[in-house]
Amino acid sequence: MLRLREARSSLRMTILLRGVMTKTLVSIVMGSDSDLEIMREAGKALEEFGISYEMDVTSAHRAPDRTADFARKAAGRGIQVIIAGAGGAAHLAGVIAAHTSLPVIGVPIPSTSLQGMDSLLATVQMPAGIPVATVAIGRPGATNAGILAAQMIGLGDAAVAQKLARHKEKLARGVEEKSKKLRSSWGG
Ligand code: C2R
Repeated sequence: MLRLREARSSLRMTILLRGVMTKTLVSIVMGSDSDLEIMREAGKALEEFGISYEMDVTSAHRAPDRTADFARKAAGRGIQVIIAGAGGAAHLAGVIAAHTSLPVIGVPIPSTSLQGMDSLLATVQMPAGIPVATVAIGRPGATNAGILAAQMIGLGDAAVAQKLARHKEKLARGVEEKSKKLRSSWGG
């Protein structure tokens, strides 16, 4: 009986360890701490898929050496995907992509009077040869950056791939519920 209980609890531990990765696979960086409120959404998305991440501030313009150093060393530290958010003349993601072969996802932050159109164009309009996977402006973009990073990791990780499939099912159920609610309130 004791052995059965021990076996059950060790199985539970294994499942727990499988569910939450301990190795940091994604690095989320942003041009300033003023971007944190939006960039936090990328972290929240990664948490849903049990993926460990780190977060930091670095700036291609204000701290070019620090940014280059971060980008050059990321792969060697075991990072698999970099998410970079910046506003205004948002060159952070592009400059990071110039210094690493890791996939870089850019999040345009709406932090100036141009409300993110400036950041979007600065992030997305990369010259051929240095891709940055640019997502939508602001909060939805940050969420999608987290999901996209999970999809990249899911290519080689069955547990993450399974969680991604469940995520899609949840989205579809949400639409079903909204449809039911709308039709019943409309008398349809
Ligand atoms: P502050 O709030 O620090 O003045 O920053 C940041 O991402 C932020 O949205 C204002 C905005 O400047 C952006 N920033 C960049 C870069 N560094 C900071 N676009 C860069 O290197 O690309």
